[in-house]
Amino acid sequence: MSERVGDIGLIGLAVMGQNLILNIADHGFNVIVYNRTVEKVDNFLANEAKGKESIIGARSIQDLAAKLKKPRRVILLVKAGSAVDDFIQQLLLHFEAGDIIIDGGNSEYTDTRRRFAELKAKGIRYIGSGVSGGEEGARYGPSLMPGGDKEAWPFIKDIFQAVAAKVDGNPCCEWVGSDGAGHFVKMVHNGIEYGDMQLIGEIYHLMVAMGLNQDEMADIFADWNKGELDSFLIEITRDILRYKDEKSGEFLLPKIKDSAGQKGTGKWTAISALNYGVPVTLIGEAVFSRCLSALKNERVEASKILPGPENKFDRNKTDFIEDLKQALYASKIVSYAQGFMLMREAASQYNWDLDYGSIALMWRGGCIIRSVFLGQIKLAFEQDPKLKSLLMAPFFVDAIKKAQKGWRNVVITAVNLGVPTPALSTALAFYDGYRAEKLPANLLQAQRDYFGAHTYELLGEEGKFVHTNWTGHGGNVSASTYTA
Ligand code: 2AM
Repeated sequence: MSERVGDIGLIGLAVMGQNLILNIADHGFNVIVYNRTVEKVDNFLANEAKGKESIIGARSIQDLAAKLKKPRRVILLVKAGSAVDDFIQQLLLHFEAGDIIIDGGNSEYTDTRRRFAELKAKGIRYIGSGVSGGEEGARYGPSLMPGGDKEAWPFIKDIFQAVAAKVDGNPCCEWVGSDGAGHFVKMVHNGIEYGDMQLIGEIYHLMVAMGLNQDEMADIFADWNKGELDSFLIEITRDILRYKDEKSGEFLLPKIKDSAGQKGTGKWTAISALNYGVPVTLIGEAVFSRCLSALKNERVEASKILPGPENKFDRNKTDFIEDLKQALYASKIVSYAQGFMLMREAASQYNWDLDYGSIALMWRGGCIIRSVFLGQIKLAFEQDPKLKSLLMAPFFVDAIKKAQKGWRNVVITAVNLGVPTPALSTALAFYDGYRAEKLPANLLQAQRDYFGAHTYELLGEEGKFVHTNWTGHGGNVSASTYTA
């Protein structure tokens, strides 16, 4: 076929790929589709894409390249890892300088950085784009976070912003930054998702400890979903709590094994937080909590041996439910503040010019962490693009001021009841640490100098590293200073 009719190509006909193709086609673009297992192309055209003339099959990469308008644009939605590299190699045989390859999979941002650099050298414009929102999002409006070669942005902007979710008419898709920025931001999104889910889980655990039944819990989440906590995750929690098994007519939730799975993006966020030395404690706790939950057999054994406190829940239920709401809200603010701190640090290391307000808008709709709350974050960064921390934005200073009494009550009560609340508690510990003019790190420095001659700075004489001979013996030789 000599006619170049394709506005964009899409490789990878798993569920996300199929849904995104249908979405792109709905917006009036011609999509050329291809898959490693070519029968899936035929199946897709004969079923889901039946009757849609703007969806056109390709039977090889060469065929795909021949059907695309120039500069060619293709989205890869294949398994992260070597499949992406394999397809890039194949595409290189048929693509030419100026063509655009977009990886919409869940690739690690370090891989995206590498691929971007390799393809730049060959004149190919490479984009790594976060795509969030699951199957439903892909079909009707995902959150899209494209980063990489900015020269490619004008060529894909129309398609991306047309298919993306909209909030008040604004697309949840903007240019993020160069090389791996799009996938980095998507990774942080997933980390924050881990944190949000863990927080809701802890609240649910406390509700169980309070003796609430599931209908009562569902009503509370329904109520919370009308205010500042209005979000997709609160909404589905309400629905999950209400859900009854068709066969038995009983609630399904208590029958589900309490052992969490994970695919790795939360872990990557925690690892990069450690690598960059940014205290993203809440996501870290959320990942570890999943790990602890997965030790189901060991926990069952330990539950028979290890004693907890005897205390019973003895607070006013209505008051405590309000405290729970405040604790959830305040902890969420801390978690997002930590996530944005991580992005800020990565941006400074890689020279990404991230627009934090537009990132908040990208997450405002279409994706799993979509919420009204992100609108406030967007406003905070709009008011002050150089904002050091979300915690310092006047709106959030005020929100935490109002929430902190309830938040502290919740953590105290959880400790007294022996209910684990690692995310709620670490958020509070972070808050108290962040607002502390003085922390006990002076003692830590003294200890390091005592046993390792690592030296310390005196207040008022910063930059001058000194060593003390603490014991009167052992000499005055100091270890080289390092900061970690
Ligand atoms: P398949 O249908 O041929 O298995 C999700 O798994 C998508 O990634 C599918 O489209 C799948 O193609 C593709 N995929 C997975 N591993 C791949 C690989 N090593 N090479 C090419 N495509 C792959």
